[in-house]
Amino acid sequence: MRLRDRELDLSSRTFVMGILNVTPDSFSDGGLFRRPEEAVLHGVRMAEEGADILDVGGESTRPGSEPVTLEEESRRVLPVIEGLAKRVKVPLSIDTTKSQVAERALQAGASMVNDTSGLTDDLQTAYVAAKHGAALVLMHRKGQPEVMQEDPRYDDLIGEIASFLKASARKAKDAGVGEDQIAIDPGIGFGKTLEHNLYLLKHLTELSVLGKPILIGPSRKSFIGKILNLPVEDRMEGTAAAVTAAVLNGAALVRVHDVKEMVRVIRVADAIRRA
Ligand code: HH2
Repeated sequence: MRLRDRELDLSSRTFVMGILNVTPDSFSDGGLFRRPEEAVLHGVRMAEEGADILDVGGESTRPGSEPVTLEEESRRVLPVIEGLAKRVKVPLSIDTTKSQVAERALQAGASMVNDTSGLTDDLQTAYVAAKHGAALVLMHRKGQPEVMQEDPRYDDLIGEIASFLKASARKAKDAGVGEDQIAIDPGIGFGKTLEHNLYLLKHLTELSVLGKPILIGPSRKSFIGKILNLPVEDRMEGTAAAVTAAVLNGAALVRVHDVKEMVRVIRVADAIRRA
């Protein structure tokens, strides 16, 4: 995968994506960065701690969250992307489901688009990514964020997610996105119960039939809180366990909040996987 001026060999080790939410309402770090400078400093810190990519998001996708307008989302993310592009060498990703936000972010210095709708909200995103030679993460989500956690059901969890992601990757390819610029993500917590999330982590290798690098984002999510009965600020160890399982089962990229700690967890898990 080519990002910024770098070639990332996603088969060589597991890569770390640091989360930078510039939103007032994200479930774990919402409202932390009131000014763009604070968010930029947090991004710089994550890069120093070993993040390979920084994922900047301006719209919370948490269950029940309200959509934000194009202008509001742009106003949140663009100064942060511009600031980071000057300050860090690591590639920047824009977490958005809107093609116009993706377009502006890529112009401002991002080189990856992380689309949690897997091109269902806005197909134009694929054309924007193709035009910029950007990488594209396609995530599976069942239903809109407002309602996705209302009794999600599957007849064949892995099969349905695999065919959704296969169709999304096909759309991306048809729009001109390079085959090796596409990553897939089963979307932990996006229209999934606790059991679905655990099954996905356990059976992640089954998605490798799609021939794309797999990204996974279990960080501090509610399935960990449900198992441990702990609030979001106490989910680091649970996140480490989920991240370890994901790495052993073939994740190429892991999206996390606690970069310093998870870089260590991932390096050890990766060493075991490759032993
Ligand atoms: N999870 C979240 C957001 N974006 N992108 C990918 N590819 N995979 C994920 O699992 C994923 C994602 C939700 O987590 P977070 O960003 O911490 O919270 P919020 O959506 O409330 O901002």
